[in-house]
Amino acid sequence: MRPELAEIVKRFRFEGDYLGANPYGTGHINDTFVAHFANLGNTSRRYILQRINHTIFEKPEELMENIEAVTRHLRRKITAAGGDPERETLNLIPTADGGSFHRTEDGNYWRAYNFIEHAQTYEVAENPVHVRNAAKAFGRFQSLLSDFPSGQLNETIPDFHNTRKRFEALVDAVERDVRNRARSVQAEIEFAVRRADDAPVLLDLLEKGELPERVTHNDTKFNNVMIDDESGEGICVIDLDTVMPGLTLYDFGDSVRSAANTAAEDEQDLNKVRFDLGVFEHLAHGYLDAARGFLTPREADYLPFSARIMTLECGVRFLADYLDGDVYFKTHRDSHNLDRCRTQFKMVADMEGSFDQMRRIVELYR
Ligand code: ADP
Ligand code: GN1
Ligand code: MG
Repeated sequence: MRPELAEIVKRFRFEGDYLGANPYGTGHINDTFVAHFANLGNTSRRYILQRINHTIFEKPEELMENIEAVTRHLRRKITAAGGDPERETLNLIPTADGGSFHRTEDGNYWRAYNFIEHAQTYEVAENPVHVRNAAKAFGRFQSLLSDFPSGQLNETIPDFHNTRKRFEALVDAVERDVRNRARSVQAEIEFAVRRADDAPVLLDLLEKGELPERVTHNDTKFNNVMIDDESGEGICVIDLDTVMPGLTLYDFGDSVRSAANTAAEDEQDLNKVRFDLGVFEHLAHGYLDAARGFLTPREADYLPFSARIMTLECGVRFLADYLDGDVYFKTHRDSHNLDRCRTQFKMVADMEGSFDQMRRIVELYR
């Protein structure tokens, strides 16, 4: 039993007697645990307990305000539609004094959620039905939040998907070169620089008013949607830290980046890493089934491009973090961020080669 967790657990209104907790999931940012409890009659229950990374999310209070407001809104919409709000949205467990998080004396922030049972997240997409349903869940998530007053949301990470600034950060990292790594990654730096003209495309359209700002998730990794064990539906979109005003294209693009890779995000053997056009078709199909009704023609036009740019942006972020000495994403080996960057760039190159086919697929389903 982790003693520090036993203390944290006391601060939340959990049901039952605390049995213990284990690290859970594979996220790159927060620390996630599953906490087990025994209830009367020998039944057991579990909860998700998370320590928020407050170096990256600098204002955890504001972040939790967002999550409270967004989950309240989702609960209301899901209930009105006859759904099950206990499973179709995250539900915060209140602290003993009725708050949504607990701040420890040493300045850490903790929150807890109901554990969604009989559903799983997957690291790599294996089942086409899951893929289609995950994309549909992300589209539905945007749709459920389409009437949420976006002015109420705090920006939890400023300029999160400002691709232009992500490129500038890479250039700065190359100049600083704090770990003397730049010389060994010239090929990757050049790969990014050759594509610098792509960086401002979506931002320019947003600034010109040609793409609408909406409430979006902004981190639509395949493992951020829970897939129901029985129905295979994308039952619940999780990991709500980055729900902010954004472009629908960020969510679609990032879902392709994550799910349409034939290998893991950190695969070291690049021969295994390919952009899977069949998976792209399932994603486009599922997403458009949920989003067709509200997307503008311009948003639909840019769906294929969004996949390329979000994958490039993520690769640029991994590369910048590698050069900065691995200070942002959690890493488990020396070259971890570089390996991740390389898979993303391999995917970008593949997408460039398949771009006409990606456009034809989107035309089919829009
Ligand atoms: P991170 O920000 O670190 O990615 P997540 O919020 O995505 O953290 O949680 C990590 C993993 O924990 C998820 O991929 C999922 O498998 C599991 N998880 C998170 N929330 C729940 C929940 N409410 N019920 C069941 N599993 C969950
Ligand atoms: C991080 O927290 P996690 O693992 O879901 C990152 C995303 C990246 C992703 C790449 C807040 O997501 O933006 O796309 O890693 N989240 C944050 O795997 O930076
Ligand atoms: Mg996650």
